[in-house]
Amino acid sequence: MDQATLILIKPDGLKKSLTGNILTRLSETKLEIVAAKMVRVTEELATEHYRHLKSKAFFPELIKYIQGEMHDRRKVMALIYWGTDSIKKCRELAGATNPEEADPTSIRGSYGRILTTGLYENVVHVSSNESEAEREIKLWFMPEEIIVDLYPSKIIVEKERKVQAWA
Ligand code: IDP
Ligand code: MG
Repeated sequence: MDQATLILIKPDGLKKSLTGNILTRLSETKLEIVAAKMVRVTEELATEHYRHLKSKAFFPELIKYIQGEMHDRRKVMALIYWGTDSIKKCRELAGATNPEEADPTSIRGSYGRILTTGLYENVVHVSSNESEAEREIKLWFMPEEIIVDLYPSKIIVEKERKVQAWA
């Protein structure tokens, strides 16, 4: 079944120069990249992305982590992988959430670590199921940024919306 999966290369992955390595690992899946961009993560985006973890003690630190405040890299790389069973394939390559429990050959098992505070610094985010993938992709991307039609969209006319243009 063709599925879309949101992948984020988190700030620790960027700081450790793992982008090429992670993309190479993901290319083993033979899935198609249908969108990719660098994103400066606002507190609002971070909070919405991780809203299922709001009650956890590590939530404030998690928000700082995904915003890059702990790695002096205020950005993440966001990609959408599309194809047969993409969620399962990408999550297998990523490994378990806890890097100590992740298969040592997985991305998180190879490059993740647990901070002394207890936070899992695990290099990549991968959507965990189809409904989460849809919610996350709609949060991180506009329809025009994705080169296939993943979900129904519509044309709207926005009046007086400021956009930055080339001078
Ligand atoms: P996932 O990233 O494998 O889908 P989630 O439960 O959605 O796991 O958690 C999001 C992120 O929050 C994790 O990738 C990790 O960085 C962090 N995290 C999750 N659970 C814990 C925990 O029990 N202790 C510390 N950090 C955690
Ligand atoms: Mg998750």
